[in-house]
Amino acid sequence: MDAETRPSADPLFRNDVLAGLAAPVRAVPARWLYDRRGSELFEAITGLPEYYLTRVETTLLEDHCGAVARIVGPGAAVIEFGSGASIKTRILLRAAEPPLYVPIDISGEFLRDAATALANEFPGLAIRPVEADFMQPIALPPEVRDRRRLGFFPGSTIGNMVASTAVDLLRAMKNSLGVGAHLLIGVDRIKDVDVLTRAYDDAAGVTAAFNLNLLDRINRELDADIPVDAFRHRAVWNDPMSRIEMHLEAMRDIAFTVDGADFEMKAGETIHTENSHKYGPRDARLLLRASGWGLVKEWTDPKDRYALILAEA
Ligand code: AVJ
Repeated sequence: MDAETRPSADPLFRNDVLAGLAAPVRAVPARWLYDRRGSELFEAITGLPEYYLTRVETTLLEDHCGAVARIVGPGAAVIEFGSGASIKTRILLRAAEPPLYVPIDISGEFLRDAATALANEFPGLAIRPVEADFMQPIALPPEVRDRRRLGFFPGSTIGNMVASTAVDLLRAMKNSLGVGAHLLIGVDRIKDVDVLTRAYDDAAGVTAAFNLNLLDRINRELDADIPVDAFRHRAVWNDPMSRIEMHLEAMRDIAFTVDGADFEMKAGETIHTENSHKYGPRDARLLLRASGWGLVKEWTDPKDRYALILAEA
């Protein structure tokens, strides 16, 4: 693309890509997978037969949001971290009937579309979107202050983070929500490796497209000429780290430039693009406790694939 027609690149994106490709172990932070196209592809992933996470979590929410609402009590504000488009929010909003909903998301565009749609469906609900990266300290709107607060962090998004970052985030959530607040969080469990691997390498190739879109995005937004067709999607279980890793693997020796910087990759070398940590029954509770949260209740599906945890600050 010509420099004149290229949308002005996010300097944070450029820095992360240039530093990540130059590092001894090539890696680009997973957050850059979620441009508009990436977010659409992720929505498609959530409907795949192999991607059990969304279905199982949705059923758990349908079954237990009523209990959550009773425990939290009436009049609570619901604060969602990384809200996206989500039907999960609707399940919680229908069960808890909160007076106030605060969706937090980095994509302002997505946030406004979602807020408009929700406002039509829930006429009595006040919606105060906050456009922010929830990894940073967040100033909640003043209306939240005199209310009970229920944080909502579904989708096993916490799994994107290594343990130390997850604890930092959970502690930051506790600080912004305040003493006495509740947090409803979804976490994916350790299970059969084939089931896990298939969830991240589906037969229809949607996850592959989602991963490869990162290279298209780099070519689109930065001045880059990465040969996307020389890469393939890989999803691998890293057992010692208890996580699925997504990589983009070079299928032949290649050379390319990004923003004037030259890069080379040998056949078989990869760019690490995402981690999805999986938790044993005690692991998620340990993370919560290490961040100052106390366990209130935990629900799992009959096959123990996924857990919904309610914690209190
Ligand atoms: C949105 C981070 C929860 O790790 O399962 C799905 C992202 N990546 N398939 C996950 C994802 C590939 C997803 N999270």
